[in-house]
Amino acid sequence: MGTSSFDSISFDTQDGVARLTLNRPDKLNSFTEAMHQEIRDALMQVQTDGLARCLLITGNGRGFCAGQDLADLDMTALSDVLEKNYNPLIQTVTGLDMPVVCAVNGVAAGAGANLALACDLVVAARSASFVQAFSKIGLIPDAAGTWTLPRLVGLPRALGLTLLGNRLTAEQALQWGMIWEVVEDDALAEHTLALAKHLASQPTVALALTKKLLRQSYDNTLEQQLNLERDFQSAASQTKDFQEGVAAFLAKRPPNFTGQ
Ligand code: LHQ
Repeated sequence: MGTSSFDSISFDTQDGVARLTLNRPDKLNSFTEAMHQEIRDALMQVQTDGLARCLLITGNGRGFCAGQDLADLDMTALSDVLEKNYNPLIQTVTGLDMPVVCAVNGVAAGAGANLALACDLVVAARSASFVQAFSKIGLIPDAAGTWTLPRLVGLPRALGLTLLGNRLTAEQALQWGMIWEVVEDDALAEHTLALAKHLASQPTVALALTKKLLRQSYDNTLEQQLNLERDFQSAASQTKDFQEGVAAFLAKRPPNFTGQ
């Protein structure tokens, strides 16, 4: 078990699950420079301490994340803010060598919505919502929204969401295939922790290779993708978890995967 002390987030790792909770509830967990630094530190721990086999991201209070804190922004240097904070954040989350679950506990707006959508399994509370708020303040969608949304919901819906900036309910997001599931508000924390613990007990290398393959598929031809599957299957077959999975199957017992 690992715990660390932060101000704008809380972070601990237990039973293979690294839990990162955005924790500025009064401001709907909007991102400040200090919060970005803490998230970077926490994600560095996830990548290096060898304790985590699944990352769970959520928010404290009635919101998940309202995007950039508009009161904590150098309005003349937005490209620096993206370069330093948001672009690496999205790259780290999508490239992380383990599944990332996002428990969207309330409104997810701007870069907060797009952080959620960059995660591998997005579970929303029934009262949660998604808002591409950028156009309301004269900005374009960032944090990979223009990449992620058309892939998740297609161009017509991506255009509608971003040009209008309306709130999309969790239920509608589910119907559109934008997220994995919706659960009742009071069940979200327990449900997503159980999901994350389950994922943390699975063959981590194979799961990490699988998410890479699926994300990579958008840029590949069929031939390239088949070649990548061949190479990644070869890598997966060299893990202890592959040996364990086959041995457990043949012995008709549950597997005990270690992530090795
Ligand atoms: C906030 C915020 C907020 C500060 C609520 N900031 N205080 C990054 C940087 C570089 C380049 C540019 O792009 C980006 C990425 C971005 O994310 S840009 C988009 C930034 N986000 C927004 O524009 C969303 C702004 N927020 C809203 O539209 C609403 O608050 C939503 C729809 C999220 C929720 O509405 P309500 O449920 O009605 O809550 P509220 O508006 O009453 O907010 C509660 C409090 O949180 C309130 O503070 P107060 O002191 O009055 O209680 C808000 O001012 C504060 N808050 N979002 N982004």
